[in-house]
Amino acid sequence: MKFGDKKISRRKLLGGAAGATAALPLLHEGVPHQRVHDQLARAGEGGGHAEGIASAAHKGSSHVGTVGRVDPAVNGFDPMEILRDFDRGTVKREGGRTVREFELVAEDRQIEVAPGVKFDAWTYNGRVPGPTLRAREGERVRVRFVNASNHPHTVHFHGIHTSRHDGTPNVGPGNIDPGGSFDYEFDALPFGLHLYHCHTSPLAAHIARGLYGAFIIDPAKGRLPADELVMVMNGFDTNFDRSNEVYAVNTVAFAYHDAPIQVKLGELVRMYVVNVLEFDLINSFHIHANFFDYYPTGTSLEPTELTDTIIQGQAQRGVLELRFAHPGKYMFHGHVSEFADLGWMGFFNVTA
Ligand SMILES: [Cu+2]
Repeated sequence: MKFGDKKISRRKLLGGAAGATAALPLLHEGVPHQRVHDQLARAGEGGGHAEGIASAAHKGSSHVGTVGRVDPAVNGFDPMEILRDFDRGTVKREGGRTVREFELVAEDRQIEVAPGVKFDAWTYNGRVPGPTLRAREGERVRVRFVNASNHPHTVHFHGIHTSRHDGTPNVGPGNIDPGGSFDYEFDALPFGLHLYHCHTSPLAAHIARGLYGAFIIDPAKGRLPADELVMVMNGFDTNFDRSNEVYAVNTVAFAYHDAPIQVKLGELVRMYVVNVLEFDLINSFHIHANFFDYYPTGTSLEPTELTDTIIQGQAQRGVLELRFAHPGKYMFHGHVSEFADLGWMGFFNVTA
């Protein structure tokens, strides 16, 4: 069984077997908190994966998070800015309708996903996730893709469009070779929260390297004004063994744990949450001490549920809306607890 094999291979990694030596220095230096350390040690005692995690928890380490910070200036992008950074492109009128033009450039770039943990990423526009592209329902969207990397890539958008503009190998322009370019063009439909990603084979590798981003199509009539936040749930296979060592929202482990997201008491907060995690079957989002309205895929203006936890498979996404009722610090994290321990954990700081 493929899945079973994967678990064994990760157990080997955690156990510090010979094959893991390349990865351990990275983890050791990069996520130098005691919990991960304990976890690695305990798993090596032969208890297996789950037992290793449980033992680490029982050991009662109080040290969560990272020592040191990832420098946004070195990385070229800042998770705190990515939250509220929307690329609305350049607007022009053609034949009586609005056309919104964007540019995505594929570039190879080393990024830091936790302090000291470097990752040879493949990026759109030098950042992971790529820019959050934003258009309005019914507009024409034109995305100029330039491949400035060393590998063939595409941009595959989730949405409704012709096959030629679907960013699929062997269809239309197919893979765009290094040095090549192509204009993907389609109508912005349907409104909702979508995503884009490279679709070149091996697919998991191209996505896991960082070639993805959120794509928001606003309803024609818009949504209520809100403090809007983009959260792309991702992870990094730092030793390329097809399982992740680091988990995060917007790439940098514990970024919002070390620097909480500032929000206002009583103000409507809207989160665009997209799961692009490779190699793990599910991801989740849980918030403490609050409940949110959930709009799966953002394609309806009526929420389906009032909850504090959602589960997303890969490429699933949804819009979350809430108003914080009390000031204070409130944790949010992946409720796959292992992911939380390995970086997918943060805080909101609610002030009046
Ligand atoms: Cu690719």
